[in-house]
Amino acid sequence: MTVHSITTSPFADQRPGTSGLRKRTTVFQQTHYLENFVQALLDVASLPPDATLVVGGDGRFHNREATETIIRMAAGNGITHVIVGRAGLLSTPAASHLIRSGAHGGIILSASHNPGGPNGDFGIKYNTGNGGPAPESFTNEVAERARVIQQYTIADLPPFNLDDLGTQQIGPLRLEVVDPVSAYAALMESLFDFDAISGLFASGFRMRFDAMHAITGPYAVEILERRLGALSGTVINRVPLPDFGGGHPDPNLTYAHDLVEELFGSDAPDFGAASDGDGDRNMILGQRFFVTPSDSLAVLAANATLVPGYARGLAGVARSMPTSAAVDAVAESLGIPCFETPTGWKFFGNLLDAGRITLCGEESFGTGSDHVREKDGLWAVLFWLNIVAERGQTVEAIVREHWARFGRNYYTRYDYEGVPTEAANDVMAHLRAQFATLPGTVVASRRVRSADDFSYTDPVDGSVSENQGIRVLFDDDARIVFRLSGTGTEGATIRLYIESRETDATRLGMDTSVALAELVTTALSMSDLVGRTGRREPTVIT
Ligand code: G16
Repeated sequence: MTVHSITTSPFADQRPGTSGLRKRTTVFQQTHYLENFVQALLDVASLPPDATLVVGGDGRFHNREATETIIRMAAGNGITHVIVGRAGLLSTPAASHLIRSGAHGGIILSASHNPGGPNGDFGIKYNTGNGGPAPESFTNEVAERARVIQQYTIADLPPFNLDDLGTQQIGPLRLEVVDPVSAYAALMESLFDFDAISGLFASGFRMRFDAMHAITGPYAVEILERRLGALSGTVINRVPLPDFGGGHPDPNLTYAHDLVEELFGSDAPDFGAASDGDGDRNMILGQRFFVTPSDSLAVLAANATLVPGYARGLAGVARSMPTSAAVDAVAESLGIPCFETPTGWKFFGNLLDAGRITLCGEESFGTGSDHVREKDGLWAVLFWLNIVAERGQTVEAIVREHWARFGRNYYTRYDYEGVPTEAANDVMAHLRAQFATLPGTVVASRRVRSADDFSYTDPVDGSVSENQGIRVLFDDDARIVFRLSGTGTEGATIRLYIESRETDATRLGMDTSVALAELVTTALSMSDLVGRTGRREPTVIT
């Protein structure tokens, strides 16, 4: 094995965002671009010589080439054991599980829910030995390293085979190609009551799972159809494609349209679900009924003890700041702590590692637990199926009962994608300029309690993350939140999150857009968003 030191020069844009580095595929295809970033990751990770590294991705265009390059760089950097999913494929939660099963870290290739293909997006991130996304201190160091990088190290390896399971010894490198699904499927079997869920399917319960031509197809076919006996064909768009079939693999009401049409149609199945590009997001639907991700987290928390893996109860729960406070009400009633973190799964890691929380989730269709250190799409689906099997009720009935017991948090999110960065910053500056004057004023028939930039002090390591979104909080617990996305690749994306809390039993069944109309109008006028961006309508409403 010959090792080469290649001279390079830095790229100015290699600062990881909410979840790793995400850019246009063409950006990643530039000479040295991927290599520079991988070298920066490996330098900061500074793994011991006997380290095991997991490598895999969501199968999008450029996945295989990037996987091969990373394997050569790992060998060049003295790593002696690489575990890779067959064909370079691993869903994000499956990668997290493999890392936790004895590796020192892992490199995951994905731009998650962003479209793929030669004209789409590509991404890369590093997960530490706990299986979770590297913390901000790590990603900041990577950005600093990438900013000054002058060379990277890569080994010349003979051709290696990523398509057959087994171990290949290539000089000092032990390359282990593993089945991407089996360890993950076994983990799911250890958490959920597969007999109860199989019984549900055997009784005629009908489900549709939309894999959106992304990574979860093989996982969902194995678990839902083969192991749990769901009807063949339950999983649609099941073959992973490098460009996701031209679709946008984001499981929401806009992009999972095949599924939504069927679940809101006349012959709708009992249950619908979808996952995203890399398998960590989920959307849950009942018959003609949409469960908001914030409500989904709250329902899982309230029903957790029905599920074998969580029968012992929950240590605590956490949600990201923009996520609705629905789970807070459950935590209060259970007498367990509820943490509010910034957006980004990496902020849950310390709380999970310290055993302070068991479940966590985000409004952005992410839900997870201490079983891995990533959010987990199929896990959430199985959790719901287990609850449905135990309670013998429809999804809609479960959620309506939940609202009656805990109150309802009406919730919506407006996304304005591809806004010029200057205009987006201007909107945020305009809101900040009102921090001093807003408190005490009455808008949308509500009194503003406070207006600020959300700042988080990690209760485990004391690290502080500032400027994590602008919050306008009202006396009646309604909220308006603005933040700029950290996962987009074109200009800026403004996210506007609106929430109001209702406990009056006669007002729990309203249409969300009606319940929140006044707050939306207030948010738009307070921010002067239309005037400052020229955008009359959001790109997506969830
Ligand atoms: C990532 C993060 C999530 C975050 C989401 C949206 O998810 O892991 O924690 O909520 O991005 O982030 P933003 O609002 O900054 O775009 P994923 O599924 O894209 O990896």
